[in-house]
Amino acid sequence: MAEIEIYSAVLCPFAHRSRLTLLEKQVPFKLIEIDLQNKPANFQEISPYGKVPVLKHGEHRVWESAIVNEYLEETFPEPPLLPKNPIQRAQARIWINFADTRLFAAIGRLLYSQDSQPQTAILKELTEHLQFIEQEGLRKISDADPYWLGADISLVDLTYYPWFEQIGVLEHFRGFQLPAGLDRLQEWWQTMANRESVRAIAKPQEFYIEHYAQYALRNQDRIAV
Ligand SMILES: N[C@@H](CCC(=O)N[C@@H](CS)C(=O)NCC(=O)O)C(=O)O
Repeated sequence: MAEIEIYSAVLCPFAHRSRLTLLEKQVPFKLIEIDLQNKPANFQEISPYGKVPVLKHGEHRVWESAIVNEYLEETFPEPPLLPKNPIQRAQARIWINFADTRLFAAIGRLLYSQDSQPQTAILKELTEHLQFIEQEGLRKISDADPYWLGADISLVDLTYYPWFEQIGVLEHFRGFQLPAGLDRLQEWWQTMANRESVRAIAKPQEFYIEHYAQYALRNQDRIAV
């Protein structure tokens, strides 16, 4: 089998989701850590968007974490991390898309935004996204099961979990509070935190707070409280 390499950065939740996918599929891989503040001179050749993650599989490269994960799912089908049924697969992809276009977009604006959108508006948006996940996602799809789509872990779980591992950063630097009443979400989070793959590469909140300080503090003045 051709060797798998993944270009990653320890703070990057997108790279984190692809590393978790490799671990869940028990695919051996080489981790190449990139310092995004000081990218290697040839990084654009490796990563056309200049971002991590990038997966190298033999002579091929794949980037964009959601696409990397689908590539891994198709290349290493066991254990399956997407449902077999087409409508359930579509629903899984809708939730992955929700993470990327809504939840993570709001988080990114909260942490890095240079515009003058008031912090309170973004915090409200984040709260609404999380309530939507609780009610329309977890409670409707898997109220009595451990994972997002039911009894088995899937790419949806691996997509969302990395953000929850870093949540202390938003609490510490941006005053974010997880809304009350998200009981099913809390249960899901606990299940994920105990998962072997997650534990194998987990970092504590203090690690994220220390390492995000350079980004979060740089932008603090720009965000109106
Ligand atoms: N949509 C991309 C996002 C990847 C991304 O934003 N990566 C960030 C780190 S978390 C990055 O490499 N940033 C470097 C840069 O933009 O210069 C994905 O899902 O892979």
